[in-house]
Amino acid sequence: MTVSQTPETITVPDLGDFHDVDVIEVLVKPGDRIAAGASLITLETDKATMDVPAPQGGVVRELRVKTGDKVSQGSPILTLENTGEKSAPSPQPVPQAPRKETIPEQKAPPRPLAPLPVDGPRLETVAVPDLGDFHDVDVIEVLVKPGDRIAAGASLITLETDKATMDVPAPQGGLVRELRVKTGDKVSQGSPILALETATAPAPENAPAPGMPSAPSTEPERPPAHESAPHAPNGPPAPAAENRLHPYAGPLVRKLARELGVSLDAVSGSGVRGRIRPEDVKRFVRNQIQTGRGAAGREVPVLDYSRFGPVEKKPLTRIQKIAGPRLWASWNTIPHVTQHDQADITEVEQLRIRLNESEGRRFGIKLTLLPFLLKAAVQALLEHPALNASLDPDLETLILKKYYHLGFAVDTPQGLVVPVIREVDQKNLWTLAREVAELADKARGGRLAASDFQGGTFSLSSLGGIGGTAFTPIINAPEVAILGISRSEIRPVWKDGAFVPRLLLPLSLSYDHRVIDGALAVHFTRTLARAIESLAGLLSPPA
Ligand code: CAO
Repeated sequence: MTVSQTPETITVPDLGDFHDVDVIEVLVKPGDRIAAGASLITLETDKATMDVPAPQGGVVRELRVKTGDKVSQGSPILTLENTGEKSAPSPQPVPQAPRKETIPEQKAPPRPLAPLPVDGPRLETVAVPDLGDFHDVDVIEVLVKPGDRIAAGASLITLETDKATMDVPAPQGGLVRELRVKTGDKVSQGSPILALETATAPAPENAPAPGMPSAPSTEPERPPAHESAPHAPNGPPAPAAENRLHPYAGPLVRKLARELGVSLDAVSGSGVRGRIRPEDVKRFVRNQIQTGRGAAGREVPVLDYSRFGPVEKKPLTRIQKIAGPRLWASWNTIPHVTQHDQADITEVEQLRIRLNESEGRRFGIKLTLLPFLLKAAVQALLEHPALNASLDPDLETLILKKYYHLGFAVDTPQGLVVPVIREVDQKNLWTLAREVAELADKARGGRLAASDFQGGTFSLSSLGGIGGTAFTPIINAPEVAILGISRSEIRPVWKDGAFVPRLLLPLSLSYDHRVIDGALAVHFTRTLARAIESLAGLLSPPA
């Protein structure tokens, strides 16, 4: 049941030494139902970024602040109607017991316990600072490891209560010597976190506490290129995973996402309980750039597979790294449909064997099925020019090509490549057989030139030499169709009132459904099948 109350004004809490702080993001809007601990606004000083959490749950009635404003302690943020609901109808329940304040008191972390001699490096125990009312808090993530060189303010561990998540920052920079805590531990004020070797004097008294801005430091506030633990530095507690209404991320990650124009809704978090880390945002952007995808895509979950058994990491080959994003882009941007068909190649195969025995020996060339398919494809393309085309980037015009440069997929130890044979319409079977062999040889030896890949109008992918009955090839964009060929098989075919054994070749045509409809696709495969069947008649030596 909903109980309406007078809206309460939520104000900026004590910000310590900071006044007139920039509001860089307003994270809620009127009508939003928020849980206690949900981030309301993000503030930024020249030293740190922090989210101001909601002290209690409710419905946002009116915003009293906007991006670009400057605020200090007591500045109104918004009015919140406490609906008194026991559980909100939103995906994350509003906590039943409203909290008054989620930012722990700003207190300096405990001083070092075991300093080494003054002149040499010091070994100090960094401990959990004052956590306010919180005791026996879960460590949900340890963000550094022995050997890491960290800067003052770098996040060391992430703690989570049932109300909030907070990072504990390093009081000063140094080298992590030993961890004294692990994920799953419970800690309270004073619990040791790690042994830190510092070259300088102990941290100043105003070193940051969790949830508060960093104190000025001689070292950069964040480790700029700290690969092993690039996590959010000190920020106010983020909402607990169960309670959050926004992506589970800290202020630094929100800032990064904002700068890069990334919607955190689309990013999978690799942190504990799906918490989004800076690397997740960067990986997301990298994928978007490589694949040319829009921002709508969602990522697959990131897992630590070694949790389930032994693993080995094998880098992708250079070709795979280049081809992967192109395949992904094609698959994600082109609505693919695959039309399956079959061609009767009984006579063509007999002819191929005969030609190989006679002319093949003379020319020193082996005639495989592929040159026949290239010739038949050109005939079908001549009859159905929409398949020898590309869609203009304006998505309103089809560019029909009056040349027939056909690509064919070659399986190489380094990965898949698609060299192009030019002017297939003007070449005979033997020339095509020679060019296929030469290009496949160059491809397998890694000797293809850039020009060997360019200008293709339609592609073939023949897996028939290996096997298979059908597959769905991915269009070699910006082409609009690709023909997949599987292994031919002798099958009984009903002909003139009886079953006769015929050699049937499976064809799989994937096409861009924006340009080619299903009827055209099957017209094309029928034309192609008839073309290859008629080749035998055309090429048979006169009896
Ligand atoms: N059905 C039955 N046998 C077939 C066949 C088919 N569809 N296609 C080829 N064969 C036979 C050939 O006749 C040859 O047999 P013989 O040695 O007895 O004469 C044998 O298989 C090997 O042929 P091949 O595959 O080497 O020659 P090809 O000209 O047909 O193909 C090439 C050349 C480069 C296309 C091929 O070697 C290749 O790399 N194919 C893989 C392409 C690929 O990976 N595609 C997947 C891309 S994912 O979309």
